[in-house]
Amino acid sequence: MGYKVVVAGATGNVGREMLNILAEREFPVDEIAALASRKSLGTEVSFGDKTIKTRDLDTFDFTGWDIALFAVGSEATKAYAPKAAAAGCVVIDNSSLYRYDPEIPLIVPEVNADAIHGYAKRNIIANPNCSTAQMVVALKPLHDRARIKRVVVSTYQSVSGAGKEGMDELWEQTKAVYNPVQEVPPKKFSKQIAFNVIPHIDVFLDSGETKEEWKMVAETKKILDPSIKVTATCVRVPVFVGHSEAINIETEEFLDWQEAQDILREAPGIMLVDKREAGGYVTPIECVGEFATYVSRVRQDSTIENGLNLWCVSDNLRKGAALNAVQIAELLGSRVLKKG
Ligand code: 2RA
Repeated sequence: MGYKVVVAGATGNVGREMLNILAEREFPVDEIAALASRKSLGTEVSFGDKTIKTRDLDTFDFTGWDIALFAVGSEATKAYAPKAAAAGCVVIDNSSLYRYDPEIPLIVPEVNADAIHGYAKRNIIANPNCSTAQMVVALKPLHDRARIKRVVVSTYQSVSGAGKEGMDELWEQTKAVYNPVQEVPPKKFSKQIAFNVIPHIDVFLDSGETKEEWKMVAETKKILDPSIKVTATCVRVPVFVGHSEAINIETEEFLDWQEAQDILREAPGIMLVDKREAGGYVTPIECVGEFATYVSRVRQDSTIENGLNLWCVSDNLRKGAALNAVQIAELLGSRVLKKG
């Protein structure tokens, strides 16, 4: 006995990965529905070795469906997620709409799986921002051992975080650099992204930080520990898929870098690749299509009493979005919506 599963936003980067990962992890699906907006209606998408035609999100009846993975952005989520939830279908939403709502659990299964029991209040569960998800997976085992006081993180975020348009812009601008007659002005990003980096993701807030940076602070506090001080600088880089992060942490208790390596090596969801030699670390190109959150460059920060530096890389479409959402569905199935 399996589940009737809906993927809303099935033609986008994340929606397609949700379908891929449901199949790859052999999630027990009795029936699958791939939903899209009117403009993408009828588009065929892959689900394992099958091809399924997308159906209309606007008119879809969620009654009798068990779980709906939403990857449609905040506006469409606002319009359709409550309808799905009211029909008894548990919504796992990848947009930022519900992440900061105290009534709605924000979950990274390796970090706060127990929060799953809070889903029933609104029948909605929020998926974190991609840059937050990989970071809290890396922080959790170190926090459990030595209690993290403060995090300073700089991110190097791929253009796929900005959707297919972001990837297309990088591709077209890169080609244009070698073909000067073809000018490709910035559209999705504020400045040229090809051969450049942009310290601006999402909108600017009055504080001077960007909303992406604010999200990392707010979500780390909600998922891991509200007492942790976090400051972030989020940067867009000319990489197609895979977010990287340089993370500096200060802990209550001293944690030797080699003990930190031992802890990370055993921690759920983490692959430690850390040799102090050329190539002894992970780069974004190597994380694409993988499930793991990779950690490298673990070393003491001797400028403070209890400091560590580390390098964290993960596929932003997978652990940063689709994989985490499917893992929440697996958690629902194992802890709450038991079947069969
Ligand atoms: C980005 N984290 O990378 C944001 C949304 N996916 O653009």
